[in-house]
Amino acid sequence: MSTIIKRRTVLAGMAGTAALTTFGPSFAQDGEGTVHEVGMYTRDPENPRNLQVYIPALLAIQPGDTVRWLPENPGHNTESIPEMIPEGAENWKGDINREFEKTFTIPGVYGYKCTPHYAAGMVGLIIVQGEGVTDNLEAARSVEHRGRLAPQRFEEMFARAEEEGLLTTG
Ligand SMILES: [Cu+2]
Repeated sequence: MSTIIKRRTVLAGMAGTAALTTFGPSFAQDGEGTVHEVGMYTRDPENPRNLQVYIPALLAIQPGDTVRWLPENPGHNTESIPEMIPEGAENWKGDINREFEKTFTIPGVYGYKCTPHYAAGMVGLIIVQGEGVTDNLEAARSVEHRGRLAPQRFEEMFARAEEEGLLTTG
């Protein structure tokens, strides 16, 4: 009984940050890494007050895994933030309204944005676990962002990544 209440409380407290779940649809590929799907939404279907969001916005994966961004609502894309990717990693930029996928091999944290909705706070964070996962953490976390929501959402995601122990070598 108390367990159920406690869990409800936790979920209620998280309602405002539902998009920050680290779990999303994922499936294994034969002989390759796992594919993780991230939806690009104008409005969070489970929390209509949550606008311009990636779901899940915070994702922890393994080297060799692929992230596939899906255009669930029109007008969005995914674009890496150059100061927020590890040394040696390549930037990416998907087209608006198009599915986009990228395989990650270098451990570290990767911050990205929706090109037209960056200032509106449409940002996401991918943690590729493994040796050197925290090498660019300080640099990525200290980047200054436009608008009010982007810095807030990034800070929430970095905090959750720490709390949930996602910044590990795997
Ligand atoms: Cu967008």
